Amino acid sequence: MRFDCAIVIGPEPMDKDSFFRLSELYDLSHQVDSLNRQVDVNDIALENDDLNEEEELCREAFDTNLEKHNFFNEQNKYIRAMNVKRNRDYVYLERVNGDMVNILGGLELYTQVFNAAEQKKIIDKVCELQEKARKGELKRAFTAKGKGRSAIQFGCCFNYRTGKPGNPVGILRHETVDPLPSLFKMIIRRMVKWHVLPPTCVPDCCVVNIYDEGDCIPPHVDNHDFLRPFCTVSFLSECNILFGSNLKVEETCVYSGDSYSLPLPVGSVLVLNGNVANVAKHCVPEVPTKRISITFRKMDESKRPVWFTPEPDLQGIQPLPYELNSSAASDHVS
Ligand SMILES: O=C(O)CCC(=O)C(=O)O
Repeated sequence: MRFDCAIVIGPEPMDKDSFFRLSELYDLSHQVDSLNRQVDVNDIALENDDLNEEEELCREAFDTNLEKHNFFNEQNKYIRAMNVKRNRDYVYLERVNGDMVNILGGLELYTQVFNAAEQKKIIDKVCELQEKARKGELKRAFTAKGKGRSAIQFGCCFNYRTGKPGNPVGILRHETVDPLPSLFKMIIRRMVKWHVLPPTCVPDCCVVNIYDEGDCIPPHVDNHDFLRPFCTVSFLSECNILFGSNLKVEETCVYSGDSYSLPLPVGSVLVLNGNVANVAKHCVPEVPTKRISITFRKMDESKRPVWFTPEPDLQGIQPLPYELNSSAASDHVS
């Protein structure tokens, strides 16, 4: 690594709680990029070990630069958070019980929440979990028959269908399941800190959906054992999700009824609240190619498994203090 004693010094470090203006951050982003190119944290560690006494003079400047690097990393985080694209105000009118209703009320799509490197890390983790599931090392993993998807549940065990008596649809309060992997808790923290999910509804469980080519998920409204909003993060490939109050299954993976189709880019987070979570059904028709999604939800307190204890590192998460830029949102009218 090149160690440059003359790295340009930026402004004084700001208080963590300061509010940042987007324009200031755009200016900083170039400095962040160039600094990131020059100084890599891992390189710094190596370089630090190699320092000998004669280089002591440079150490002070080195420490200053490390401080600046941390400062720019902090700025970088804000820049990325503020650059998330927030699409909301979707409109799709349908007649429901005689009234015209915007069935997309409460729908939000956040794109560029996870970058390519983060997506890869998450996909690798899912592959590792899938392998564990194959070996029978996870408590709650299954593959639906035919063109269904595979699913792995964490944090609670959810029963999709009425089966044997005593196993109603919903959270099975007496079944044990694996806890949320720590990487998934980091995803949750990111979503709350970056204003994607409200701090009042921090997810405590999730289901990983693994779709092979041609797999689908049929029209459904998420069970009310889970609070609103809930969200789904998409990985590996883009597909469309359909919303409609009257969606019906014609045959496996083929659905009928008026619907609004929304593409889900990789690295995006789809948040469902209000009408879109409670009035509209949603489904994913046959996916063109392998896809992974993770649906994160918060359980209704009275429906939690009997053994459940809240995760300490999911408590008290606060959104980063910055103003949401309304121009980043776009309207979708159908
Ligand atoms: O995979 C998706 O995008 C949708 C997942 C979903 O609807 C669910 O997990 O209930």
